Amino acid sequence: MYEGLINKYSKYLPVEDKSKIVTLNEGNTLFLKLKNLPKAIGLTNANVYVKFEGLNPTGSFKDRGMTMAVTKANEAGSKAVICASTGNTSASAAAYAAVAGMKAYVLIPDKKIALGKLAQAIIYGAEVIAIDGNFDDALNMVVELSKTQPVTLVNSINPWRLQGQKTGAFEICDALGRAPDYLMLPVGNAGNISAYWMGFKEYYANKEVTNLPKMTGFQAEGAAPIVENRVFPNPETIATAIRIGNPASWKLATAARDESNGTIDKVSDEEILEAQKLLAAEDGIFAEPASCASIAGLIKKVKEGKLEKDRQIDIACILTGNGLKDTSVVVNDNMEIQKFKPDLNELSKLFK
Ligand code: AN7
Repeated sequence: MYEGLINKYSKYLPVEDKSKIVTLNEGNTLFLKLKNLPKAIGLTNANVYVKFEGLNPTGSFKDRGMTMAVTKANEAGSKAVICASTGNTSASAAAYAAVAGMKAYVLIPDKKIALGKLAQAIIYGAEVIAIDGNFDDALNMVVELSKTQPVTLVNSINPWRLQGQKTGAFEICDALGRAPDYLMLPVGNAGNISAYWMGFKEYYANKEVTNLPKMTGFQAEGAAPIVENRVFPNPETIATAIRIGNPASWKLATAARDESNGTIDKVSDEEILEAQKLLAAEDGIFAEPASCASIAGLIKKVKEGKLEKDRQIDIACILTGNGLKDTSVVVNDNMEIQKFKPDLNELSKLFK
């Protein structure tokens, strides 16, 4: 039986006491070659794969880092964890704290997280604190609180988070038998791009693969500090998960970009929503807006002619979170859905 990523990749994730592992059997997520979207965007010489991290136990990639961070907190005898979050980290921290019998304190930007994520934090039993500020303000608060209060910080500044998250790279290499040519993913607080690069490098050093990908990150236009090399004091984007103006792993992310000969670019909210719709309508996958920055970015690269044209390439896009967490971007109160009487004659007209 699959028992979570710490067990699976124990060689790369040392723990002192197996009985202290806190897991929901996260990882081992769907990795799928897209059938229709590549053609729809005029891409003929690439295999485009998606890793659907929205199928983790709490619906996002954060569970990979959280199993490791909470396991280490548990090993250390910690009774509580704390994080700032745009939503997914808080959902994940709350769930893993629940399993471990710990308390979770989560600080979120008031009214700026998707309702599904808020519902998760509440139902898993976290102490939810909304602050009148953005994610970056909340992160500053929890860093200070974790210095003075008896709580373990589980934002990605906690190095165990990136350790867990690097396993996404292992799974992709295990599935393909090599590293992809491009790894495309959204960038917010910049932990994931840093973790993936660490994972690919470790697999390469251990001769599990003989190649490395170009790390290709995408930020939202209104929250693009790394792309523009300046702090965004008031980040804004419909992709609330990546509404971050001063990423904690900024330096690690630019190192991943530069060492891999990759790029970090930006995409607009319109491009993100179009990509979300296209992915769902062409290939049947519903990922949250932030996740679709990777698909929007792929489309942008194709349009700009930035990808190799003279050979077949493998592209892996990370779909970091589940679309069901944030349905308001698709369905809202102003939406008109056609209404019919429950009358077969009337309904038959639909099929003409
Ligand atoms: C769906 O939950 O920062 O660049 O507090 O939820 O590693 O931060 C979420 C980030 C991408 C960006 N996609 O990843 C949080 C939080 C989704 C996310 C990102 C997030 P990083």
